[in-house]
Amino acid sequence: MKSIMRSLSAILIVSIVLLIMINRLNAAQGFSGDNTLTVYNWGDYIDEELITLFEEETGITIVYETFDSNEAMMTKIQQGGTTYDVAVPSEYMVQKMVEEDLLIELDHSKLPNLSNIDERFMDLPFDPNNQYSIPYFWGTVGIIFNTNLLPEGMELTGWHDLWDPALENQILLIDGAREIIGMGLNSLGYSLNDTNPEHLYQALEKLEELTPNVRAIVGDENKMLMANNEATIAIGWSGDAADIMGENEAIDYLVPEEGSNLWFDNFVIPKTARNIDGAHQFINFMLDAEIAAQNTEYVSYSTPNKEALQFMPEEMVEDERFYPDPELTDRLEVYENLGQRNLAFYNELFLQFKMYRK
Ligand code: SPD
Repeated sequence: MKSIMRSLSAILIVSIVLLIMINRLNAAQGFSGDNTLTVYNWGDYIDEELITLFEEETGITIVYETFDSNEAMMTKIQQGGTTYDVAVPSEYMVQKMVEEDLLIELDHSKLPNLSNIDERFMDLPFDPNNQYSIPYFWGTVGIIFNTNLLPEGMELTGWHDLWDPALENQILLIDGAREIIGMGLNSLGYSLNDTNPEHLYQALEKLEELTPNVRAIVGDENKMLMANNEATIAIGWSGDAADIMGENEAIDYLVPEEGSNLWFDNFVIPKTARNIDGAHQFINFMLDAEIAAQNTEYVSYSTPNKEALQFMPEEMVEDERFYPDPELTDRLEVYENLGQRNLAFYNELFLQFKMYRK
């Protein structure tokens, strides 16, 4: 009898361990079950307390995975074998995903909190009527700088200042092909959506000339490096600047006078989603004014949720560097979906630039 009991306990333990392993494996590969929801978001882009709150309120378990570029996110979804229920591409990638038939049409009747979004961020050209995407955060690309470390007498106004030899080994670049090739293009007076190969090669050459000033090409580590006074300048997203400012008072941010990028990150539901209802619930939860305010305070990026603003600190909402008025944003460019070949060309040139540095 004892040995039967022992065998039964052993079988039970092995089964439990197997179940846990299968569950973990599924979670790691982005497989959603009935009561799970797999969310695929940029790194450092949510207050994780809200994930727990959503789980408690709905009984749905969230499997949360992160990416660090639109291209990485797209490749993973295209390759298949995952079942992300919610993803967060930027505008040009939304367009590309729609074109490649990777997204489901959203059911706005399940998103009553959508009315909290400022009209100004709705119905944008990359997704008319918000058929496939819902605004999450927005911002600009610009120059994050440390006022204590800037070379004496230097007045930063635009991209052209970055080539100053006084900035040798002092600049961090965000690891994004569109952002950095775009900076090369903008500094030559070309559009961020330029696809003329001659202009693109000129931009590459211009970037190669910047090499002596480039300390590193980095992702989210830019925030830690700038907060710790380890570089004078970082080229990156406005929200990162706002975040670093919370850690280091010497940090400031400007949008270059030659022009720059205005971007929008958005919730979408990929076609392979298993929990479409849960995905709508999650998006609607994140659109709630108080939830969006808490998330925005935590993440530091600019929210398109106009009802959230009343729950946020005044100094945050009134900071024109992060909530610039339309006069500034109107002169910025939004990335367009340039098509497979041109996007591949941008990526190839960016890779060449990275190799040149080595
Ligand atoms: N750490 C979160 C970064 C999210 C930035 N998204 C900006 C994309 C601009 N194309």
